[in-house]
Amino acid sequence: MSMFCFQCQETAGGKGCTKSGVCGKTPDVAILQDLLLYVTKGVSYYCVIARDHGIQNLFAEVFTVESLFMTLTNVNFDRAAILKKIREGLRLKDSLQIQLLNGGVKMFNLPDAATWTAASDEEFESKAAAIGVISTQNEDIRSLRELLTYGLKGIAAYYHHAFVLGFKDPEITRFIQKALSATLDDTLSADDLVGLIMETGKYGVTTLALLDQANTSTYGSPEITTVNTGVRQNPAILISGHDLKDLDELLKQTEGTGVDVYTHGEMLPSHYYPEFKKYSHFAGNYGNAWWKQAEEFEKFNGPILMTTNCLVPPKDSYKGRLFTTSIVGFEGIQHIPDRDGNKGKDFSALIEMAKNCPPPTELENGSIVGGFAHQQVLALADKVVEAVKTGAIKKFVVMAGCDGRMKSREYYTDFAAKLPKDTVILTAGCAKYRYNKLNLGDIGGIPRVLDAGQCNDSYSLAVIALKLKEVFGLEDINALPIVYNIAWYEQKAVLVLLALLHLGVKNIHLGPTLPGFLSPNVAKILIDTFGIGGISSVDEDLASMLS
Ligand code: SF4
Ligand code: SF3
Repeated sequence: MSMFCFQCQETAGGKGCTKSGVCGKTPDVAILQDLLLYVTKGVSYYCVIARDHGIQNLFAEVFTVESLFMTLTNVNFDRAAILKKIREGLRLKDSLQIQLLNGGVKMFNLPDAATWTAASDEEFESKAAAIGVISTQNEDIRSLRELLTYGLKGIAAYYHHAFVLGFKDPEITRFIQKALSATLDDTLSADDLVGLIMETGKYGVTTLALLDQANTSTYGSPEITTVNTGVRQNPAILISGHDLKDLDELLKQTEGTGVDVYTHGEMLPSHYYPEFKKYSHFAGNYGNAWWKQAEEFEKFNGPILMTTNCLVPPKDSYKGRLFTTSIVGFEGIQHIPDRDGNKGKDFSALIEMAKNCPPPTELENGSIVGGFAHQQVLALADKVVEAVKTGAIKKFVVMAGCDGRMKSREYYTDFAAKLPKDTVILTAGCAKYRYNKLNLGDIGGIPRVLDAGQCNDSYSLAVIALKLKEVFGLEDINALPIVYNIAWYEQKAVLVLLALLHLGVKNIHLGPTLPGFLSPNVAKILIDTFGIGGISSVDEDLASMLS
């Protein structure tokens, strides 16, 4: 069985995973994810026609968002869950077709993704092998279609977070389905696809803004917070991923049980929200970024809940203590079912397990400071503007994005450590773990690492940049003393990049390697139009970026 996937930064040889995923995705799961995407494109195709005739199908919209999110890197490795979703998609296609025919809508020249169906699961694999990424022959069209699809996966992931908090925008799902179904259209030119990719950036900003509104109106605006990285002597549950509602319900259900709750990886910034600070058993952050989970989950000793990416195939030593929920899945791992109406999720299995587990083994004993989302930074605006005017701050360096396993990412630790003392790092996402424990000091009380939060909060960095542009009366966002040295790994980061391009940001450095899914011609478009560049050595980059 052969697979082909090149959607993340760690793709084999920088070109594509063909035998199995560096992430641990097996070939059978990889090709079924391709098929799920294909079925989702078919569903989207019908939804576009349906909308043109005033018909809206909310189930199909939720299905589209969930399916895209399931195929994001490090989210779902569970063959059974993906098969179930494919079957759901096939049923949706049938019902949409009937709905349209009953409405008198005539449809001609339907693409195979819309009409294909299967009588049994056995037919899935042969179909899956024929419709993957490589089935688009022209390498530039393939590259553009995939760049578009990965941007849409990013939108879907962020929209999902907002959606679970009750924040919806039908325009976002309309665009996702329109753009997805455009990837089936062989008449579209490279320019048409570039246009859709740019529009993806625009919807990326809309989605990130909606998520910011969802998070801050539900849990308050992040505040400057010192988060403990040591451990207490109580049994505990570790929660990772990005889903704040899961954390909310877990904190409520663990209150008064004697079980503490710690965050891991991208859940660290939840400590910055006022709503979660009221829980005395919300004990701190344990460990580092996602890729260190195998050794850190082992030492945690208690149950672990993965709410979203990034999941690493678990070791036997903690498999029995690992739980997934929502769109996350792994074969043989216990899964907490979704909410039933207004009833919250039931985390009692984790709580009961925790009571019989020893407390976490201490990894370190210090603290991390964060909570510099846009409201907090704008509250300090006078101080920041003054520091720029007096020259105390010479440059802001956006070092947001993802962390990953590759040794070459040590570059980011060295780069942060070698930055001159009159520079301030703006960050969001798990990239920060490469330097957030370095103790880089402050400039007149402004910390030199300003952590806005999760990758979800990259929006804050854009708001801060736009505010500074306004305060300094500049015409162009690129005239600000801000440089961008962004680390990427998965498709949420692809979307953040497209969102920044939409806002007019130029000369972004992207590392540790440029995406393998960019064909030489598509890479050239990005370099020529937006000045996107890679990274070289720390010293060379420091010299060029700070000049
Ligand atoms: Fe390879 Fe990344 Fe795809 Fe996993 S997600 S199979 S590591 S390219
Ligand atoms: Fe990290 Fe997966 Fe990208 Fe949310 S958790 S930023 S890699």
